[in-house]
Amino acid sequence: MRVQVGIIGAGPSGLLLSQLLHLQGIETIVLERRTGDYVLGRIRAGVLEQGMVDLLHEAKAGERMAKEGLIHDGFEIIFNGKRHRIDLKGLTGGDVVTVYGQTEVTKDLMDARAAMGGQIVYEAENVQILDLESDAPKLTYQKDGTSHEVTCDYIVGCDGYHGVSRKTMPQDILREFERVYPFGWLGILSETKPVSDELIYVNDKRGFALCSMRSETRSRYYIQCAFDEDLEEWTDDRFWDELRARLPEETASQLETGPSIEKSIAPLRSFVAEPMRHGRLMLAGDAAHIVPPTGAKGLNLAASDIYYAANALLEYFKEGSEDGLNNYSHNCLRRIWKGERFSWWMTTLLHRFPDESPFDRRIQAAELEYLKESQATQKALAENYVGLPF
Ligand code: RFL
Ligand code: PHB
Repeated sequence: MRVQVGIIGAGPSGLLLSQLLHLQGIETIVLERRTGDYVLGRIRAGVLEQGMVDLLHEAKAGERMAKEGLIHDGFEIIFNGKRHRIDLKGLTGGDVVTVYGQTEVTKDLMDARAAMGGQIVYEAENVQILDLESDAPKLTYQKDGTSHEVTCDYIVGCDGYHGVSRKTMPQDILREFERVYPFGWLGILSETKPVSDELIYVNDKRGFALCSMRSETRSRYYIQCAFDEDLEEWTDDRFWDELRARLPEETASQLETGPSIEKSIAPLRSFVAEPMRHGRLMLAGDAAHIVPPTGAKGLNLAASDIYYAANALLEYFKEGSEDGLNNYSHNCLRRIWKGERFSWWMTTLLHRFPDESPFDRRIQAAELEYLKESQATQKALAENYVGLPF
């Protein structure tokens, strides 16, 4: 079999790229090692920048998001037990974010792919990339005990942090940059009314907390936990008690609790692999970079990679120009490093570090005070949170 673009991974990156290319008449195949239901069962991001929203509309997968997504023109930060609002819209001159779950984005993309007859192979085992330095790289995989081979013009690795594509890059040209944080996030999803209309990020002496949502009746909450925390030890009641303890009294008293419908722990890490292209293999999304979730940037950075990848591939197939492909890594990384910086900054601003010194605490407190008092600092936060231009 032969296709123009072979894509590994049916997460948001892979599905979005496949959809954008297909709409321009470029053939793709997506190989995913899990089932579709498994992919949809992962509860992850919730905040979409306008650039990502626009891209989903361009991919003809934005209709339900436009109806059900919640427009947020601000969020709150709590420190020293007091609530402070960041007026995203006012500070940026009109920009907002959309709260719409990654699960829903993925489902809409899967439906859009199915409606166009897009080729997605689920449960593709042992995907391998061959001949990536040649003009005709290949993808091989097994499905139901049969081996398959797909010859491609280009291969895009959208297979997440644990995927095969980054590992296939020649190790002598790949540079990796990493910071692992000494804590994780314990997250819960519940069929309860959100405690507030806007997201609340909390810096508390017991640790960070985040009050988020998926709809007007479904909440998503996170608390900072130890990086090696045992999920089994966290009953719903224990979670709600700990969350309440990190909120000021007036907010805690309004918290509606109920049984969790999902509960999981995520480690926090910053990671970038450079370059993002070698030969005929390109990396996109979590395959190339990870941010701690505090800045809500992971999915949005994946979307900007896909924007650059789709345009570069279009230019190549329609005009025979390799300029976009040659600049792909550079263009992506310029935006990624700014997202990395912002996510690192939000993480250090809001978490309690187990090894922090009294000096570190005072610096963090001063930074929060300065944010409260300075419009310029709030503006810098707001313009990053709503998303830097592509
Ligand atoms: P994904 O979603 O990991 O998808 C990769 C897909 O590749 C498949 N795969 C393979 N397929 C074939 N062969 C192989 N060898 C394969 N290896 C892997 C996997 O099964 C999977 O289906 O990567 P993608 O598409 O690049 O998307 C990235 C986003 O998922 C990620 O950046 C965000 O979820 C990060 N993130 C957030 N981002 C935001 O922009 N806003 C947020 O509010 C936000 N909140 C979050 C987050 C991530 C979190 N966790 C759990 C890490 C909150 C959390 C808690
Ligand atoms: C979420 O709703 O899952 C969410 C929101 C904001 C973040 C991270 C996660 O910064």
